[in-house]
Amino acid sequence: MDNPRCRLYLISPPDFDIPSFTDDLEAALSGGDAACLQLRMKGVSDTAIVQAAEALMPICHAHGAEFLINDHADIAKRVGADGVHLGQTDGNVKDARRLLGPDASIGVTCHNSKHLAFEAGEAGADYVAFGAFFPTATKQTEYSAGLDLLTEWSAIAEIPCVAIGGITVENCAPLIGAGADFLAVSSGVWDYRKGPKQAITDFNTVIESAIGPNAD
Ligand code: 3NM
Repeated sequence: MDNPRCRLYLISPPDFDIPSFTDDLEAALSGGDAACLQLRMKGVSDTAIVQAAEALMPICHAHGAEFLINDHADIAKRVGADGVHLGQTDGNVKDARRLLGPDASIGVTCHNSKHLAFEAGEAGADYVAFGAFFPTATKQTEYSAGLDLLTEWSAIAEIPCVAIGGITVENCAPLIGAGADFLAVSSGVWDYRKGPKQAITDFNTVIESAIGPNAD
């Protein structure tokens, strides 16, 4: 994923029905820049994930956003997704790389640990994800990460970092200032009081004012 500046990284809501989420995603992506959507569906069948992927991936691609699958490199391969996001227990980067090839975007959850992030980088990850930065109802989180981790990581590592967990239009500016390359957001977009389209617009406004206009 290109990141000439800090960019939004969308995560699907924990539960959705495909027709209404298709509309929300179309609206959201028409509101401004997003680097990708990660399809994150827990406790459902592979078939349900494939069905959702087949509906949502074309919308992402029509808007120039990558489409990533959470956890399942095999499903990413099967549907032709752009990559996979792996938790610490969801298989390893090297196997995913072998399966998906050199151009795939492969990211790894690293909680609040530079050590895990270096390991992911050495294994060939394209990005590392740190969190949770703020309280969230989307996932039960055991770890909390602070701004200093983003600052330290940006100073010492070349692999982009994704900040995750409870990020909203209102609280995201310090993360951008501290060096987050991507802001991964679920409820801050899908539950935004002015709707998903305005959420993307407003996130991009905050990003632009924090770092300056998009140069591309
Ligand atoms: N991972 P929201 S927090 C998927 O800390 C996920 O690793 C997290 O959703 C972590 O933007 C989280 O609604 C939930 O908080 C992200």
